[in-house]
Amino acid sequence: MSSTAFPIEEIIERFHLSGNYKDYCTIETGHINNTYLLTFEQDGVLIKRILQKINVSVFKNPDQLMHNIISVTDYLKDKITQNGGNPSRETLDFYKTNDGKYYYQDEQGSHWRCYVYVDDVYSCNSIENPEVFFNAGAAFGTFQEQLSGFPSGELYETIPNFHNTRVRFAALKTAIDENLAGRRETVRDEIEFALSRERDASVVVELLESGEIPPRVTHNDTKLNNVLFDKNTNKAICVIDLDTIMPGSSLYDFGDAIRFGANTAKEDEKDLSKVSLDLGLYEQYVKGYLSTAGAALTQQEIALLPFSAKLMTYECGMRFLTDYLNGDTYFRIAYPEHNLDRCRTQFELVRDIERNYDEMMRITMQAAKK
Ligand code: ADP
Ligand code: GN1
Ligand code: MG
Repeated sequence: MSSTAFPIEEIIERFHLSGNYKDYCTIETGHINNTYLLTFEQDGVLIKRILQKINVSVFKNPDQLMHNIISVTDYLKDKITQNGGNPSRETLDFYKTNDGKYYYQDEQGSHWRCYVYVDDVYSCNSIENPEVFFNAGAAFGTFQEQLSGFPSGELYETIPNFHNTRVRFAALKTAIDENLAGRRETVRDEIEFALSRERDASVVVELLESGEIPPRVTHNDTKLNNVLFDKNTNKAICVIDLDTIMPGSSLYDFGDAIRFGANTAKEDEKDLSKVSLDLGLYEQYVKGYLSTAGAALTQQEIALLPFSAKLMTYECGMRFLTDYLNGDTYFRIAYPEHNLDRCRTQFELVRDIERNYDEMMRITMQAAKK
């Protein structure tokens, strides 16, 4: 058994779990929560489960957070069952604690949740087979379509103004003024890049405010490693990381998926010459997404898909830059310049999207005709 820096036995005793705990390993992919893969054994069979420490400095109200997730996954389970699917494979399935809650607060004040590990799947940080990206688009489109009837008034805003790019722009300006980590002078070029695109920050916010594009229940964090692919079929079978499901725009979900998955480089690539938008992958994702979500989208939403890729990349770059200026208090980092490297890749990708904008529009309109 591994020795742990946290009281694992104490935690798992509080959940209704079958089998004997054997061991755990850490999953490092996310930037926000701490995720562990636990193994149990029952009658000679190994059972895997995910244990996750909720980052409560990001998600300040765990009751509201879990209320959202359980309401949505209950709703999805019904839809999946109606479609003849397997609900504990196709959406997240949480264990209750012995006192009927969906998280346990330990004596150190940490908040833990535990859920079913989906077996025989993989998640990835980059695409090797373009068809896999088509499948990711189809899965996020299905996810949005399945939630189209969900009563959005039941959802709390787990992070207020999460994709309000205008508010993100204002937060960057505050960080520039406050210069908390004393790094401002070293990031003059990045600051100038962000400030010069202020007009973009308001576009989607204004269209939502004026009612020109519809609010929808959206995932809001659609990066590639937030979907699980079946090892045998390569189909995207389960959308995970449901912490930010809130009322939003289809454009947030589409744009964020492109930002991460259609980048030819890693999110934190230092060599910016490797960063570009892969138009072939863009096309795959648009086709996959429209194949499932297309019928529900308005013409204006479709026409804004290329812009959404630029917007979400710009927004994410601003968020990394803000965190760098603030002294790295939000995203988990592995080294001191990590957020700056992430910011630079995002802004480089924005530049490439701007260069390829007309072609992205052509691809989108072509895909929408079919
Ligand atoms: P974070 O909020 O920190 O991004 P995630 O909920 O996305 O954390 O989980 C991190 C990683 O753990 C995922 O990218 C995926 O590889 C793996 N993972 C999470 N939940 C499951 C699950 N139910 N089954 C299999 N793998 C999972
Ligand atoms: C975070 O949790 P994770 O790693 O899937 C962040 C997203 C960012 C992303 C950038 C709650 O996502 O908004 O786009 O990092 N999640 C939150 O990689 O802030
Ligand atoms: Mg994640």
